Amino acid sequence: MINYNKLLFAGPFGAGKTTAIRAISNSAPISTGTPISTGPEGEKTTTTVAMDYSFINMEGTTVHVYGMPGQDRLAFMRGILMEGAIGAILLLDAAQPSLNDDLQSWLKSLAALSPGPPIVIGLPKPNLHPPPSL
Ligand SMILES: Nc1nc2c(ncn2[C@@H]2O[C@H](COP(=O)(O)OP(=O)(O)O)[C@@H](O)[C@H]2O)c(=O)[nH]1
Ligand SMILES: [Mg+2]
Repeated sequence: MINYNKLLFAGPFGAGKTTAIRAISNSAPISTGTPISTGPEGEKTTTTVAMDYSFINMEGTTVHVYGMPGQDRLAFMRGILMEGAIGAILLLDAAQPSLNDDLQSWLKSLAALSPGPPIVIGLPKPNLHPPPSL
């Protein structure tokens, strides 16, 4: 396996993966987004159906950044994208009542991948929720 410097963003639909990738990238990310079939959810009008991709230049090293699709029906993509990754950043929306369930199910889903990646958990949208207690 080549060392590909590949970093994954994981987490449920609406957690903020695509937004985070766009914010840290050196180029506009390629996002395979499609309109949400049931219509816009707040400001969110599209959903990622295969992956997001972009890259960051860090002191001469390129880190390739991928975003996993959040929807369960696209879970088969997670293992494909994770291959060769150095780690995953699990983003969760702490304003959602499903926060605890989302945390459990995503940790389980990521731990089931082989080899299980190192995981960092991030809670975006700090302006929209008080600090959560888990
Ligand atoms: N206020 C706020 N909104 C955010 C933040 N990150 C994402 N969002 C919004 O949350 C929604 C879902 O974000 P998106 O990146 O599409 O989520 P994804 O489904 O995980 O890729 C969008 O309407 C974003 O504009 C944040 O840090 N603060
Ligand atoms: Mg997305």
